[in-house]
Amino acid sequence: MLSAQVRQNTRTISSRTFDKMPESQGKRGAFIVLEGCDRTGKTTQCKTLVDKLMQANIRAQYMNFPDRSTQCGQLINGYLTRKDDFTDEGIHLLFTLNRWERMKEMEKLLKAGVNLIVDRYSYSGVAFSSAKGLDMEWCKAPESGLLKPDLVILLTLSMEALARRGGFGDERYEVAGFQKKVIERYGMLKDDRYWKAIDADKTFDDVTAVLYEEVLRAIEHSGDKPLEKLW
Ligand code: NYM
Ligand code: MG
Repeated sequence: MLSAQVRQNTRTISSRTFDKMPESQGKRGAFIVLEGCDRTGKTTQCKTLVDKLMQANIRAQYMNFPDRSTQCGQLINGYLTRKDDFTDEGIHLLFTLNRWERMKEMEKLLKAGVNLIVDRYSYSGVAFSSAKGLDMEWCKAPESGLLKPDLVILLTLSMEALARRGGFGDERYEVAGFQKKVIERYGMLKDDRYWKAIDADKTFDDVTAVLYEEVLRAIEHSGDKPLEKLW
């Protein structure tokens, strides 16, 4: 069962109102990230988890990276859709800056008791850039000091299961050969102290059920812990 402090009145919090929110007298929110290669269903699962939490009167907010709505996010979108080009190093730093842009807001929300369900984070940054050949330690360096998640859930799919899902989009990186390299990089980043790998090759509802259990457990265990920083 969740503790009373975690069950607070739900309201949707727009990113514009976060700076007016008082710091929570109770427990802080949990910072939970979903990671995985493209086509694993992260976005829909994240949104479903937020809906389920809100229905249970647990405050939660969805966030995603890249956040294409910021100025920096528009440059990233131009790159992903092949309208613009950057060096591998340059685009890596833009993805990182896109996270730094939202750090104050995320810290404020977490301290106010809002649980963040985040669709990709620094691990995507390092996995995708290092899969292109950039040095992994170089990729991690500018991420250092960002908030560290309480839980990273890695949604896994075998190459066969990924192929069965068919149809990658047209964006950069959306080809099977590259995704295979990304999966290997996730394997190198995985830290069992706060990562859980979950097989996504099940029905959508079955995956949601497993994820929801993990999310509730993380919320229950993170509320009294200080926020930490990455790497
Ligand atoms: N991606 C995402 C990166 O290369 N670096 C990052 O830091 C992040 C957050 O962007 N193929 C890549 C992974 C995806 C692409 O993400 C777009 P999405 O979740 O499909 O919008
Ligand atoms: Mg995608």
